[in-house]
Amino acid sequence: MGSKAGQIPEGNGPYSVGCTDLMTGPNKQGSLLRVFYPSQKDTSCEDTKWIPRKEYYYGLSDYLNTSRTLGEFALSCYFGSVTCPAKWGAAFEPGERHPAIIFSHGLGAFRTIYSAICIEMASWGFVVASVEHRDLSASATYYFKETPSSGAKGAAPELQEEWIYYKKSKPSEADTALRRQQVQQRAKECSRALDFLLGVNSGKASENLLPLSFDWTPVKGSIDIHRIAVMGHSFGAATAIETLSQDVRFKCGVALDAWMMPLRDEVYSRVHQPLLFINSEKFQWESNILEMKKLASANRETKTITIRGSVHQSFSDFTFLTGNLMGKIFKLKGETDPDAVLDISNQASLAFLQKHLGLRKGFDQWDLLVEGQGPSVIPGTDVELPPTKQ
Ligand code: VQ7
Repeated sequence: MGSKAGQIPEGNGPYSVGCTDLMTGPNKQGSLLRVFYPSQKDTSCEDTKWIPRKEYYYGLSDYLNTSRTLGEFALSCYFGSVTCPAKWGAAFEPGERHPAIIFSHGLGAFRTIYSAICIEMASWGFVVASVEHRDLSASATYYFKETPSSGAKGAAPELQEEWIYYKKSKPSEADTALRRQQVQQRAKECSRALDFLLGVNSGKASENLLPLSFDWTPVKGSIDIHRIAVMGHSFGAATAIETLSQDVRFKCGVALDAWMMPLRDEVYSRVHQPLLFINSEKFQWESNILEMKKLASANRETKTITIRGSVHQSFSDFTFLTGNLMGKIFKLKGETDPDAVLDISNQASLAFLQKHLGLRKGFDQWDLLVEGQGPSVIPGTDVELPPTKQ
């Protein structure tokens, strides 16, 4: 389905989509999640604010090497009124067991900027929790720090909002070490997000540090605990792979334009769940593909496809929010229409998830995409590899 110009597209599936945020805690050991879910139709709920706080513009400005004053002004003028087509706080649709996806963002990104993908998956019946990582890889994120009460002795500690910004690092050994350490933390944060969903599913009361009154009780008994997948973009795709290697509750994974550098070789032999690599045409290079091949040779349930005319940022919402010229200059759009790229990526993901989570939903209509067959998609990679390594 085509999106309206300059807007994040609506989901194509049969479910209405709701959205809420959740922070558990206190301190960094909690989770910050944006959750997209099949919802009741509620016309009184508004669409969701896409970038909810100005601090994210500061963080993006730092990440993009622009002054905070200029960056915040330009980004909030351009994106400040953007909403995504998920109804904020709409009631959860009970009465069915929904499969779930934990989504991990890329370097310099944060939990809200893959809404198009998360909404699409929720519109087909998935509960999707998009994690905001606290490993200094998000442009910006925050948590509530417990501090001793300034009031009477013995009073409960106070909670103070603390922002964490992206940690810059240039390619070096120290950078590799940092990314390897971050991917460990990120995988734990994905597992913690799943702990949260499973806790709510089993009726555990959820304590939200954010001032929101979302009712989680209808989620009780509504998650299919045997049908859980992990998905991510770039560093988030590496995170998905690391998570699969550590947590067998995740039954399969989808790696969008994976950036393999943070992963150690040992991980490859520890991933036993099926994995789908969906690559953009422009981002990939020989050594990165060879890492994917190492994993594929240890795991027969791995598939790889490449989407023609796509770029690394084709998976983020920014691809929909800029005009053609700006989109091309800032490499947010490729030659293929952004809607077409995301349709291929989402449909291949859904077909793969149906097969490996054992769903009965009709997503098998897109099975050929997983084999790399169809317009604008090819099997494997078009990166030239040395003959001995093909
Ligand atoms: O995990 C990653 N990696 C490792 N996520 C990325 C990029 C990335 N890199 C691969 C290795 S490299 O080539 O050495 C460095 C890049 O991108 C995720 C991401 C980050 C953002 F800041 C995004 C985004 F959409 C996705 O936001 C952007 C926003 C803007 C705009 F606001 F100005 F429009 C622009 Cl121009 C670019 C990104």
